[in-house]
Amino acid sequence: MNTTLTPGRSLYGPVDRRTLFKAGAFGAAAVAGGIALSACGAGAGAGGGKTTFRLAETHPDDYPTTLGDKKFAELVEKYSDGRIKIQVFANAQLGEESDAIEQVQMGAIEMTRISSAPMSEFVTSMGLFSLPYLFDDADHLWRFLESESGKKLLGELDGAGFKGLGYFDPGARSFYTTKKVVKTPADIKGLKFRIQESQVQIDFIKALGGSPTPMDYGEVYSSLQSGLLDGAENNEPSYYSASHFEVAKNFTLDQHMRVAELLVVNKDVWAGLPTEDQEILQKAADEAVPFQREKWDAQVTTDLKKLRAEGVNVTEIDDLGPWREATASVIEKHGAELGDYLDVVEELRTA
Ligand code: GTR
Repeated sequence: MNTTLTPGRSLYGPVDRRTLFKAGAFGAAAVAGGIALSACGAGAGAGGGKTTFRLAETHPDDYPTTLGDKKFAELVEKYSDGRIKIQVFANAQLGEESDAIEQVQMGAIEMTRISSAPMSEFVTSMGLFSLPYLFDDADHLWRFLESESGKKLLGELDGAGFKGLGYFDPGARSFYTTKKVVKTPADIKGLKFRIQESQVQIDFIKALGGSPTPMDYGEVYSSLQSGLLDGAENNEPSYYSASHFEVAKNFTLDQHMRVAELLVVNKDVWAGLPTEDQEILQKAADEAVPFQREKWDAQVTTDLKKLRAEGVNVTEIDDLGPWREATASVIEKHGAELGDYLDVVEELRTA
């Protein structure tokens, strides 16, 4: 597989399985678009009729990001006195993330909660969150997300046809493997790892001597099971809820990335809303964030316990030094395209 990405282009070349998938999905997208049009036609906006927006979410109903989406929807409905309804479609019902982003960009779906990794294909600076071992912990990440720089970065989504409403907590991603137990950077050598669709993540795995395989989230379980992959990486709630632990029992807690989650709406849909409704959406999103963070923290603790109880072999990493050293080239390579963001992350390293 060609593992070089051009921003805004597909990883898989001109005629690929995603293009084919999209051809198949087009009917569904068109039908969904039709629903949106008729909702708007019924008289959207303050004082008008009711509007229904769809929000695409890849995770199950009870997953912390989905709970955040639903809190957002509940608050929008409340603050608009029932005028604006947001239907949350969980479990990737509206497509895998790479397709959901494109559909929101085209306006076929109005909203999505999406990882910043695939978004970096559209807005290069979002690759910041895929840089390895960059944030010390969740507090460090949140100091950045809540800074002027974090807000500016969210604003960059504008240039790609999205309005960013806010960030959700992504936790930290760690490796898991089917056979080999990973304890040192050298253990990654020669292993085939599924990664998100991100050039930075491709370079990360390459720096460790592994073979990076970008793939949709929904295909990871069967690919681990069939031996197509030697491993993947994710946070505890994803590793647990997608049952990847059943087929990859070795979990190495190196916490290599904190890939911010994004709540986004199509830019034209946003621009078409009266100011009053824009304020309602923004207020609801702002209030859904602390709710999601609380749910997140609780879930990570619960899931780690459940994973251990399921017999997962957890390897703790005491010293990240060798991991940082082995992957420093990734930060060097991508630092240049990240402007001042990297400097601000450094400034915020100590509270
Ligand atoms: C999860 C993230 C999802 C998806 C998934 C993946 O942590 O919440 O949005 O990006 O990872 O690895 O594809």
